[in-house]
Amino acid sequence: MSAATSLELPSSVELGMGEGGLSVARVAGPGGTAEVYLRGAHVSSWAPAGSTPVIWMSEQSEYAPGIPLRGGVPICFPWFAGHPTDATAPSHGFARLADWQLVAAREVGADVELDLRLTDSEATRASAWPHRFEARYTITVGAELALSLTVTNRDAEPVTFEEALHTYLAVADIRQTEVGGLEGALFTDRLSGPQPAESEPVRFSGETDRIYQASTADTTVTDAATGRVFSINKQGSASTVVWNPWIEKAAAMADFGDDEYTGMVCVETCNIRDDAITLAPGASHEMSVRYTVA
Ligand code: TA6
Repeated sequence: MSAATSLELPSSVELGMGEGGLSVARVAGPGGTAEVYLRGAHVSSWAPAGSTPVIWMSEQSEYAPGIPLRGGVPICFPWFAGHPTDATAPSHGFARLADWQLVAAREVGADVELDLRLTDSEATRASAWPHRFEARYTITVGAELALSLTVTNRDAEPVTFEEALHTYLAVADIRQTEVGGLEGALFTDRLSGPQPAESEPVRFSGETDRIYQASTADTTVTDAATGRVFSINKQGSASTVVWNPWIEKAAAMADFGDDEYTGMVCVETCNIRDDAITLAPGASHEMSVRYTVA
């Protein structure tokens, strides 16, 4: 039995069993609906009231132990992508594979807020990042979606970590989608290395995997095929990643439909690589992001 089942929940939140028998919190508030798997504190859907889903999930996502969900908002922590020295360590860290605890749920006006928590465990202390820590994650569901991740160093030594809210957004056609707000920012293309800044929004005509460092900019995603514009406003984040796998990489992923690449784009709120966070013992850092749809 999950500790969450002893928790007092507002009528807008129900805990149940989702795909693969995984525990899921279903939120149905006046401002919007969402689902959050406790495995990974993984937002797997969000739709403002009267709107179509904003968060994208693959139809091929696995819901099995040790396999991250494909889509939604994976929490990448305490490292991003492959671990730098341990090839056996899971891509994007252990947080998205861990069972988070739902510690509180409340209604605030038309919004519903969930608080989830992850702390070090025997498993994490045996991992490639063996430090003592607490991570607290607040998800606010309504006409907007707000996510806030606060990491506290509970070690006696300084700790350094990477973090990302690796958000998959639903678009009608990636070939008519553009990401604004990163014009003039230097970036590293994971396929072709450092690139000069561009004066145009990011447009997509192939696999795109860009890391923008020292970039605190807010961004927009314009889905020209539907006219929807997502605004992404972040705090406490110095890196942004923009990703679409395109044809070959999509086909190479078992949990990603071959043709699904046209319906999604990742714009990720991060602190990675040179922007990794170092915390003194007892110190905390908050990274947050808010999504609105126009
Ligand atoms: O954020 C982009 C990225 O690092 C890509 O390189 C791709 O690997 C993607 O993350 C998905 O990673 P995952 O481990 O979830 O398959």
